[in-house]
Amino acid sequence: MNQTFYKDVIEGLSKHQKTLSSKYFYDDAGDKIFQEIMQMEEYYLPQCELEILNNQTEKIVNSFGYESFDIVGLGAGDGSKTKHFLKRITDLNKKIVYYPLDISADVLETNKQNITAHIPSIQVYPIAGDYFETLDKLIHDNPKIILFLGSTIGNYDKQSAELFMKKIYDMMDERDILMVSFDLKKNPHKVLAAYNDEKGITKRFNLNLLKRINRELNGNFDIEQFDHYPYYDPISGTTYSYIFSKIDQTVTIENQEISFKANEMIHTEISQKYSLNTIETFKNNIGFKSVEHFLDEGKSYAISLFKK
Ligand code: AVJ
Repeated sequence: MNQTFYKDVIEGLSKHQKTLSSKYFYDDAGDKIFQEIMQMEEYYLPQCELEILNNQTEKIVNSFGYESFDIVGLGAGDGSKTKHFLKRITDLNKKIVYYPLDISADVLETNKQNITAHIPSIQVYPIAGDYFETLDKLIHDNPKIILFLGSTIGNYDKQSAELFMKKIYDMMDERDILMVSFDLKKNPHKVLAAYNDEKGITKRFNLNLLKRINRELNGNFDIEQFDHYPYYDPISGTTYSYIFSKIDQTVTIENQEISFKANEMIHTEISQKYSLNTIETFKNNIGFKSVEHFLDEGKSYAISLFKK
């Protein structure tokens, strides 16, 4: 049994306001449901990111200002999205070496296969493990472009997002560039729909966390007795996702009993939406010299380059 997972779950569910961390969504079943989410009509984020990378890679690469550089992907995943971006860069005759960083060695193996199948000439050096530790140890002759794409930063609250970027800043040298994607504030109906789809795929994604606890931590959640409740606050730009208990009930996890009142909420995730203003505040607070934004047509999403 994964002791950290067990401890986090019991701690989170013992709080007055119950919580479970969204980082535990992604077991094999969760990965598959997330793939379905990315195909959903309502889930606009991947299309926006792709639109920017499809139409503006040349502008972005010109802004890098380097002929030869290393690309370091934080939380690189299977590379299925990055490969198009990397292909465009090599088509512009830039010399690049790609370092995909991820916790999972398995996913990095797939990443390398995906990338090299698409771009045979590229050098790929996957490194598994905690990416801050890896980033700190990497020694480069070339400037590096550090990618944090997929709007992953949205799962942090604003304060943690700034701290996260500051930690990267501290590991960058003067030539390095940090490239982050941010989902922007927009029509609140559109945001809410992305986390509250008609077919209930997002609901299934959330409730899979309870199933995972059943599978891995010997739990006995009756999934039918729980529901999903997403909520978007357009002022703060925060989407909150909750699971709630439909009835009074007691659940057992290993040998711990956890009681729920009817309609009691478990907070599971935030997905932060940004204004360009807030991103610029990050730049100033952290001490970056400049930030440049690349937006989609609909001004719905930003890829921002931070220079030191
Ligand atoms: C992977 C963090 C970008 O918050 O939009 C999608 C995860 N959660 N639907 C997001 C997610 C529910 C997603 N990110």
